[in-house]
Amino acid sequence: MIRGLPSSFLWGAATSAYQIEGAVAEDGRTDSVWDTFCRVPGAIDGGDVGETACDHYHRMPEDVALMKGIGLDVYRFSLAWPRIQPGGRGPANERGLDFYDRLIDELLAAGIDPWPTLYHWDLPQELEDAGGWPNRDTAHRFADYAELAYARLGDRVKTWTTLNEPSVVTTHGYLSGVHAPGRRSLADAAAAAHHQMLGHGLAGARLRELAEQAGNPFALAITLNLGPSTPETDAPEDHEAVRRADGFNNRLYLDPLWHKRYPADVVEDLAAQGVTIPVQDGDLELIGAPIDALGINFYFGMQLSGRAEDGSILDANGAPVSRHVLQGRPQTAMDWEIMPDDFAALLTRVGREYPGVPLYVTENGAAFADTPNEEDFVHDVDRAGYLADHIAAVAVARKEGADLRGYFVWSLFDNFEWAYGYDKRFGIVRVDFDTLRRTPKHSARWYAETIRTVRGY
Ligand code: PNW
Repeated sequence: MIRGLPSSFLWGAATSAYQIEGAVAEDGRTDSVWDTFCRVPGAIDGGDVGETACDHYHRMPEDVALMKGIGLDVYRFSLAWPRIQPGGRGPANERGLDFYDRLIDELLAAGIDPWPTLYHWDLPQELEDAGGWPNRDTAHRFADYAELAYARLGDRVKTWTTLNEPSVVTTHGYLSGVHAPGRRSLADAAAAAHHQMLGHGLAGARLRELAEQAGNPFALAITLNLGPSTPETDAPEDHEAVRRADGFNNRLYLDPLWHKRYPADVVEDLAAQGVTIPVQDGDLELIGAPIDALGINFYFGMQLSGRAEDGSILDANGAPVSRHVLQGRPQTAMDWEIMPDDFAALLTRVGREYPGVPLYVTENGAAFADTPNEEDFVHDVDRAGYLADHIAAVAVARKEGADLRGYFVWSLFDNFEWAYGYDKRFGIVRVDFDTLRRTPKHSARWYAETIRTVRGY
C-alpha cells in the first residue's frame, strides 16, 4: 500500500502520437522523421513500422473509455506535428486538428484532464531535410506550430508541455544515431540540444502571449528524462564520469531553465572536443523564462566507471571513458536495472537543487516479457511491483520536500517502442498487434485500485 500521498495527487497515464496512433497517411498527415527512419533497413527490431501501431486514431473513443475505467485524472499524450502542420510550415491542417479536438472533448466528457505535449520526437521530415534540430530555424518553426495547436485547442487545454525528453533526441537522434533521424555528430547534438531548448522558449513565449490576449491562463511545462548516476568506486575518474553524464544528460537542460546559463563544466567538456553550443544573444532569456511545472521521466539509474575494462581512462578517440557497470539488480526486458532508491534520490535532489516549480512524474514504467493466457490476460505482478516501488519512491521524495503533484504510468498501452519495435511491452493494457484487441493487464487493475485507495473512494 502506498502511504504519504495526498488525495489531491494527480494520477495519469502517458502515450505519444507516433507510438500509438497509426493512420500515418490519413487526413493530410505527411512523413515525420520516424516514418523515414522505419524504412532504413535494420533501424528497427523486426523491421517494425509505426504505420498502424495501436490504431488509436480510429479507436480513440474506446481508448478513452478504458482510461475512464481505470479512473485516471489526467491523460498525457502528444500532438503529431506532421498531422497539424504537414511539412512543418504554413497553415494548419484542420483535418489533422479535428482528431485532437475530438480527443480532448472525449477526455473532458470522461472527466479526464488533457495534457498534450507538443513535441514527442515526430519532426516533419521536410524540416529534417532542411537541417533538423541542428538548424536554428527549426526552433522558430516549432513556435509557429505551437501557435496553430493553441488556436484550435487552447480553450480546453490547461497544461501545455513543449518538449518530451530533449536529451534523448540529442543523444539518440543526433549523437549515437539509434533513433530518428539517425545522425552521429557531437556538434549536431549540441546544436540540437540548444535549438530544442530555444524552441521551448519561443513556443512558451508565444503561447503566453496568445493566452494573455484570450484571457485564458494555462500552465507551461517541459518534460525531461533525468538519469541519475552513481560512481562505481570513490576513485576520482569514477566521480568524473558521473559529473560528465549528469552534466550532459541532466544539467544541460535544467540549468538554462533555472539559471539562464549552460553549465560551465559541460561547456568545457564540449570545448575539449572542439564543439560550441550555438547560443545567440537573448536565447537564454527566452529559455529561462518561468515555467509552471517540470515533468520528470524516470526509467533507471546507472553506476558509472571512468575506467575501461583494460584500466585505461581514455578511449580510442582520446575521449574520457564512461563505462556503465551493472549492479546485479533485477532488470526489465529493456535490460534496465530496477532502482527505485535512485528514483527517490533523484526526485529529492531536483526538489532541492531546482526549487520553486511543481514536479510531476510524467513517465515511469517498465517492459516485461508478458505472457498472456487464452483470454489475452497478462498477470504482470512484476510490472505492478515495479510501479508500487516507484510510486513509494515518489512518496519518499515528497517527505524529503520535493513538491511532487502527480504521477503518469508509461504507458497506457503496449505500443511502438521506437528502435525496439512492438516486442518491448510497457503497457498496463495489452494490445494484440494482430487483432488490435485491448485487454487491461493485472497492473491496470492494481493501478485502478491504488488510485481509488489514495484518493479515498
Ligand atoms: C522514453 N534511455 O524514452 C520516451 O519518452 C517514451 O516514448 C518511450 O517509449 C519510453 O521512454 C520507454 O523507452 C526513452 O535510453 C528512451 O535512457 C531511451 C531512454 C530513456 C527514455
